[in-house]
Amino acid sequence: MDMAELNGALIGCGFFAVNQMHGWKDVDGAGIVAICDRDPERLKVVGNQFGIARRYTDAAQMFADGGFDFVDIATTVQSHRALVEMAAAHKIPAICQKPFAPTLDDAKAMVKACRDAGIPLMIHENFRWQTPIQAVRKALEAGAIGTPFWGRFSFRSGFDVFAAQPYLAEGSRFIIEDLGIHTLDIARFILGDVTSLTARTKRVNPDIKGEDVATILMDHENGATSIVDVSYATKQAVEPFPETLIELDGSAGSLRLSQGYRLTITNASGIDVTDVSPRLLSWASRPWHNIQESVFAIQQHWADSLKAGVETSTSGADNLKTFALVEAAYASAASGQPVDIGGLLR
Ligand code: NAD
Ligand code: 89V
Repeated sequence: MDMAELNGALIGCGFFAVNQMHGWKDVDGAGIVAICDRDPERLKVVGNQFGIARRYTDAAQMFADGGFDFVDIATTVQSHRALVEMAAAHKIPAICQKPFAPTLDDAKAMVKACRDAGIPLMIHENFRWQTPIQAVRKALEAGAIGTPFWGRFSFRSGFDVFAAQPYLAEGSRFIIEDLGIHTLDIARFILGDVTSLTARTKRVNPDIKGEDVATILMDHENGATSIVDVSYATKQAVEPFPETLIELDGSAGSLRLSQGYRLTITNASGIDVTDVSPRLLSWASRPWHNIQESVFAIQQHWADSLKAGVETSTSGADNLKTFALVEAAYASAASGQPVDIGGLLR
């Protein structure tokens, strides 16, 4: 795509979209020219805050009017398939928020619709774009600990996520689908694709419908073993939200990403401790700044990739492999048995 400035349209002006709108203001080479929300109040709030004149309550009308190069779908999961298929029907490149879709079959259909239409699809899976996660990946690529054979990817918090996202308390699925999806994606980003997993879940908070604790044991294609453990029922001395902590053991050393964004690498050269804190962007606020910076980063990656005509890191095809882990974790927790991932992706 040969365009100096990409014009985007955003659908869904809710809680998280405000971060995405801020992110687009910072992105070099792309911006938002039209917005849509079926709730006129949210449309007004976001339209006024970001000075967007073109406003729609109906996505179909916005696509019919056109005048944009890509769409950023920031709605909750129920609408993702219909909106991505609408983008495909209009041959408009699409970004879609996580979770990809209500089911793996829906997600596969969305990938097919975009492939058949010849448009790129990126899932807004931003956690792998966090500064500390990128630092871990760079250390591995530099051979700092040799070949990793074991990992732990951990997110344990007592943060009240339901205050800003009340719908999270209402679904029969909670932590794996909403938060674990990020942690599973980080595990794939760091240790590669997964062949099988076994999961256990619990609901500790009696006021929500879904599970708020999950422990997942995974076999990776490269022979490494990892644990993904997530909890929103863990009260700690210092609340770590929204930090993902990582432990990796390798043939030539070990790596620890610990609370406070501290990266420790131990190998034959000694012990190296680095501060890998995210930047506090001008519009960001603690403790969300880690997530907010990654929103900007993934959106810059989208703009750069769209212009260069290259596949994004979290394309629909890539994110199917993360979403399969979500489905597998629920299936394993229900049956008590390990689940083969290849079987789900066929
Ligand atoms: P929200 O309910 O606050 O906002 C969603 C908005 O979409 C609402 O204003 C709603 O009216 C609108 N909407 C829904 N369907 C629509 C449709 N068909 N057409 C037009 N508008 C429609 O939700 P949220 O908390 O902002 O979450 C949105 C998505 O972002 C979710 O999928 C959530 O998982 C994701 N999220 C991601 C992160 C992250 O770090 N990646 C963080 C928080 C939320
Ligand atoms: O990423 C998310 O979707 C959020 C949060 C990080 C708060 O769990 O719901």
